Amino acid sequence: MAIESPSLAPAGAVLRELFASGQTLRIMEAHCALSARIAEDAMVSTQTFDALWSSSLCESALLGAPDIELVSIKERVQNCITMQQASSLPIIFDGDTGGDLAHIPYNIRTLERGGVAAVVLEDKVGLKRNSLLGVEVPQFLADTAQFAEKLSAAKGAQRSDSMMLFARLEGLCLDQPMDDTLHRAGAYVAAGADGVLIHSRSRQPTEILTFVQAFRKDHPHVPIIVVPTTYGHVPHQELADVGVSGVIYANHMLRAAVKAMAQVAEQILIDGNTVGAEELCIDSRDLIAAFDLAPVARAKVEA
Ligand code: SPV
Ligand code: MG
Repeated sequence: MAIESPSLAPAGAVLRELFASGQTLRIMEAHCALSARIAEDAMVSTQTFDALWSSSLCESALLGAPDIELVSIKERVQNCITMQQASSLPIIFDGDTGGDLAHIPYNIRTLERGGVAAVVLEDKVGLKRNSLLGVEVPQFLADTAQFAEKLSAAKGAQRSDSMMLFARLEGLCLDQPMDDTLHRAGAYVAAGADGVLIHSRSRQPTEILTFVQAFRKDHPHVPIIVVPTTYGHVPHQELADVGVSGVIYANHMLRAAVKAMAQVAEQILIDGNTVGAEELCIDSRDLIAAFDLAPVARAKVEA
């Protein structure tokens, strides 16, 4: 099989173009080369995924760590580089808080060198806990001006204009008022964010739809990303109609893998052989074929 020669479009430029198309992007979590390839290959009619999400929750879990920024950005970028060997989809990187203000320039340049298309930084301070834990654990919002300063520092540290920066708003997850969240969103965009990610842990989309409608009035073209893990029943088209630019399926590939692995391990113990387990597995030959003799064929963006 011939190896395609990779073109040199920077991943950030590819992603910007996708957002500019006006489509509501479908963004799938991937945590390794194989999962990135599976996400890219998924197709129903002509519908495919547009980008990948490098999730801090999933990458922490993979390494047996809690989701508290324990796994370094340097370590996670290595994983992104590996994913780019298997998939041409642009990667949106969950950068958590981005670290201290003083760490920002180093972290941003590491992400740029790793070929990441976009980084998302969230407006929390202190020990970062997963957003879905909300107010069940101590979590603290950053001061608006201080987080805006972090975003400006991040934009200022970029070597090129291509990588996108998203400001992630955590206020709704921490039961803060909608007005404050909207005010923050405006301040973060003014500070240089290329887009916003509005998160929610509500089981209903009401607060997300309210935010998107209100933010869209003043910012008709700024990309808005949502993460409907808890309100996953809402149809893609409903989110698109209100003005959402991208939908992240934040952890489903890893959660599916964990369930399947647990099932197959248990089946082997039940049966005392692998006959039942085989039914739960792909054929060994399909695994061999997945990457056989086509190591970098997919790369279409600069790595
Ligand atoms: C992640 O996938 O790591 C996220 C999304 O940050 S959430 O887990 O919903 O906070
Ligand atoms: Mg995360």
